[in-house]
Amino acid sequence: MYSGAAAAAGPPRRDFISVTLGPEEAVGVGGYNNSKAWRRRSCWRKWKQLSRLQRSVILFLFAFLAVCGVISYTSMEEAWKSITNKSLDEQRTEQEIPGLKLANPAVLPAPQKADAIHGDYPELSLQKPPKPPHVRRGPSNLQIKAPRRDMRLKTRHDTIRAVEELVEADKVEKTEKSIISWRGAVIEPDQSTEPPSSKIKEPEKPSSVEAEDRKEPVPINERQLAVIEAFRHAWKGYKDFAWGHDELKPLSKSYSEWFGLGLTLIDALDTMWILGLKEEFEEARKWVANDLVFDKNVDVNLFESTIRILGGLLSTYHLSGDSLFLEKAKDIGNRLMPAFKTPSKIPYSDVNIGRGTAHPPRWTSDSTVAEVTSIQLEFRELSRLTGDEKFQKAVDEVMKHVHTLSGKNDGLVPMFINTNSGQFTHLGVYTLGARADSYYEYLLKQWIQGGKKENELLEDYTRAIEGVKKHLLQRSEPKRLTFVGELAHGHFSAKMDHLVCFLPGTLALGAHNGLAADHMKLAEALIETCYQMYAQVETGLSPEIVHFNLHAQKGHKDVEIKPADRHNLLRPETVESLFYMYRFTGDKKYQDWGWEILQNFNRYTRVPTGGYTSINNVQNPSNPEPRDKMESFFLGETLKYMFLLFSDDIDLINLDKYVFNTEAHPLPIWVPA
Ligand code: DMJ
Repeated sequence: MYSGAAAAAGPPRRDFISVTLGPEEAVGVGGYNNSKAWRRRSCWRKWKQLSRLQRSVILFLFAFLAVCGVISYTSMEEAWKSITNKSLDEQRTEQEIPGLKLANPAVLPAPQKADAIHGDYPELSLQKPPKPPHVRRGPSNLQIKAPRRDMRLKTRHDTIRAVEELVEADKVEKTEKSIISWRGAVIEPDQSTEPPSSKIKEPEKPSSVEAEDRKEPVPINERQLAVIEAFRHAWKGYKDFAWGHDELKPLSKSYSEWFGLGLTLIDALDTMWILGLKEEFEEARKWVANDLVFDKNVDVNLFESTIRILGGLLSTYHLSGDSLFLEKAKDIGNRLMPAFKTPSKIPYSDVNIGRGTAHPPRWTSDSTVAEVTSIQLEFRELSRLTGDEKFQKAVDEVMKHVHTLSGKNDGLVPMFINTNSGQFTHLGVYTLGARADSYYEYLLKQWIQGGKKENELLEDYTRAIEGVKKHLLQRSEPKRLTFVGELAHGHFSAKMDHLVCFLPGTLALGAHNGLAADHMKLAEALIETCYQMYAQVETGLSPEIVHFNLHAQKGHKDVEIKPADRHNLLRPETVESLFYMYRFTGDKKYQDWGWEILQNFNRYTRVPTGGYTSINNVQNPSNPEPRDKMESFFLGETLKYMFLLFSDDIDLINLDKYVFNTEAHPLPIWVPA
């Protein structure tokens, strides 16, 4: 366009004005006459010879130069003044305190001493001085908050204390002291975050909060207090009978071991932080520091230890800023890496974290699809924090590979994948429940974590939701509840796991992040169904699996329960989705539904001597048949989501800044919205 066309169009247009002097006016021509009158006349003649346009341009230039001159004079005068004042100040200070120079003359407030902020957290990272926003970099941490933010915590602690009537003078004094150091109130990352870099770097420490981030405290309410009370009751059982072990057996007042890694304690760390339970947190931290050892000859499940242990440690690191948790996260992360040494790079299900060996289950060389595709948020974050790419590379490869695989049905995936061939196995069965559930959840959440740039993840997610709509959605009778069933070799089954109740929350999160509005509509319909899975049952607690009635029958509800499915493991999924729905809609009915569920947990699963228990029969209120086990996710997820559901503080884990892993451990979004 430029060269050919412009040349053909004739001489170029001039965008400048030339001032040409005639030969007689040239210096030296016509003799040298330097008289004032001659010079004035000659200049005037030249001026008159100029065109009007030329004269205006020259006048404009003069005017412009004059304005510039005035402006620069004023600012230089200011600078001179301040230099003069500064040196006067310095002189004055030196006179008052000989030898002392003002390092930071009264422009910024003097930085607080780290000790004063940390109080009894001596090992927490030191506060960095505030940086201008454009240079803020590095991992996102819960910041050391300025006094106003601590006020919010103070409100929470004061209320808790009031309720418990713990007002002895020395205790109050102690509490006040610890309030300053405790930072479990408003939780939002203040630093911008970046995707992992290829360079190994030192993890950065928390920096201070910007003034504009400070907000008025939101006091905790009665329902949140009830959650705190429930947590404390559960924790009491764990502490008394299972301290440092994986799970509490509240009836037999003992414990069970799965990996032997203090699973409940680690899963509950960030919940304690969020609930503001300082003393409990501190005690647990001590156990992590002194007793948590990963150098053990023990087989752990890659998925479970990633979402609970690695995820729990990473989120606790972010919330507390305490590098102990990052060190432990690195340790377990490294020990899990042998799982990826398979012919297909699809990881094995089990790893011996002491020996550094990995293997599939004894009976198969398959892994579960949900398990190999729901470890990404954690490993990616570990790469970002450590600067070591290997973690992210390993899990990204899995996602890329699964993206290309055949055997999907409109984006729906089978439940198994072979670690040798890398192909899906047991084709033809599709569910949003066990073995596939969090594949869908992590597609969306990785996309959000990475700043909504990884299009393949989004494509796979939106295609899968279309697949759900096409193949798995049905309506029950008599209430016309929308539910997600299963497809087995072309046959629809009206079976829905409680696990599927993560879906309304995930759909709502997607809609909040700009995905189709009909995702939100579907979320609203599905959360109603999940609530009915509780409300239509005798104890008001959902069974593990329900079957929906597709045809109206007199005296039958929508929900049918088979004897083998009527247990309740204190699972979080419905409460999790209620939390998202309340955050995004503000509709109080979601809080009320959650409140009903909490009361029913208290009624049927609470063990008087401490702890809560899974039950075998949600249909028998007079004997729900306690199972004698409190799963770690009750503290890691269920009670945490309850607490957040009842909160009206959107900054208490702001969903534009954090993304929850599938075990409810919040991890920072790399590029917050
Ligand atoms: C948790 O470990 C996680 O939420 C996982 O994604 C599903 N199972 C339990 C809770 O039900």
